[in-house]
Amino acid sequence: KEFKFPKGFYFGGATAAYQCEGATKEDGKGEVIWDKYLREQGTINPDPACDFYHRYPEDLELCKKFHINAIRVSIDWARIFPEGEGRIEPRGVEYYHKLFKKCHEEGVEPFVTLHHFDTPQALQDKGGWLSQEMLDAFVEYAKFCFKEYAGEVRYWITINEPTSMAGQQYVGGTFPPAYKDQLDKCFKAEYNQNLVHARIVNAYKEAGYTGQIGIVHALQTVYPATDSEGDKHAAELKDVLENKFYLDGTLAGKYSKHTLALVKEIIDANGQQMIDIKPEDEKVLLKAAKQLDFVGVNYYFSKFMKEYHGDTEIIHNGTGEKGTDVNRMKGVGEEIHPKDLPATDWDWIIYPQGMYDQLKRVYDDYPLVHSIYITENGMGYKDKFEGEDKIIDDTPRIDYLKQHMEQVAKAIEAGIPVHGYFVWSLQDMFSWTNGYSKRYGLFYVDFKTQKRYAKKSAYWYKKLAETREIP
Ligand code: BGP
Repeated sequence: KEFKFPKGFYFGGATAAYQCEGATKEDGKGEVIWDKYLREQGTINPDPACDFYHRYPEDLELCKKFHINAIRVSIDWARIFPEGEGRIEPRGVEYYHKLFKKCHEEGVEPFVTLHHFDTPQALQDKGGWLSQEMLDAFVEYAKFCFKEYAGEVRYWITINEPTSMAGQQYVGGTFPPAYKDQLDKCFKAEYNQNLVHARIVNAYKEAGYTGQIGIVHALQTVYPATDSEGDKHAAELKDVLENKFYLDGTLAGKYSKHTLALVKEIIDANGQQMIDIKPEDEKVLLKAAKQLDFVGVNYYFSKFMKEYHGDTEIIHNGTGEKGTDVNRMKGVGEEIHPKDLPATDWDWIIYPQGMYDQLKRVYDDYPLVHSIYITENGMGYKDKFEGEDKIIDDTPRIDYLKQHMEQVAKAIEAGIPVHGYFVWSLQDMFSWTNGYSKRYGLFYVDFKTQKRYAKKSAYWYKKLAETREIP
């Protein structure tokens, strides 16, 4: 018998404010870390992205037409608090009211993220995730949003992919402020993100709101390249760095002894200072983990690890030139690419089974978890526009989505409570470290005219959402 997704399952599309809104200087918006960083780099421009700031009505109408019944959007903190704290910009506040209103008019449920990589520059200047002032300001901004948009937003997400941020800000150097090899700062930032997330969850629950609140993690499934003890240990270290420190902190509300021993091993190997774990902070974490309504899983790829003891060397493939990615980390291990597995042009290994394995792990290892959404999954591809009258053929993306949807179906059949799925991305938009050539959308955007065109994958997704069966 054909598998059918449950009634009420969300078939969504995902976006993020800074990647789609454009209008980075409009209506009194304050500066965020990316504005300064990209200006200094001078290579890629976040304006006008796909001009969602002005074209959201059109995009939401497209959602309705294609049976997409949910959308992930994020609030750009600096539209509301241009300096991150203090003064409020009413035009920013009003914009999100209009956006949520339109979502509901079109029958598209908004899942709203408070922080999607776009820290206000004023708070970064005070130390970003490493500063208490930033953390306190984040709680205040969150409380403001809960109150202001109560009744309009039923699903809140505190932070999108803290792991991508901490890792790329302090180790890989591809996210502003672009530090390298600072494992101690990376873990300190992670520690602070887990803690501030917990404070926000607790504040939401204390105020008695009736909606749901969760967090979104980028989870990459990590496997040893061979059965050797060295490779197995490298996989364990990588898993702690990328996944487990966050999962323990947010889903168990406690860091296991084993997790902390691995964290210390990584930091020690880099000759840096182990972070402080405070018992009073763990009380806050546990309280939040018990009240967390859902966890969002972003899954794109898996990693295969080999033992490595040399110095760190990280080369980021931001061009789409296949085979240029290098990742060897001191105290962790080396990523390898098994020959039999396909990858995207940006060297992301395509391994759908990793989606199922990760969902099972989250559900089995973290018993407080009772609801999961796939909050991002999709394929970066160099889509080609071949004329107004031709449908853009993105068959490789359809294959990717289909294979991953099959794993979601398998997870649901195994009793794992997955309640929705969001394609990254709804429409083509700006990619943080890749610019505009790495397209993910169901809808093609001609960035010059800002016209939208449904790709073949959009029609495929429509059929899936309509029938609740995988076409
Ligand atoms: C996730 C982010 C998104 C998005 C996506 C694709 O990490 O939450 O914001 O960008 O990945 O990544 P990229 O644009 O680097 O290919």
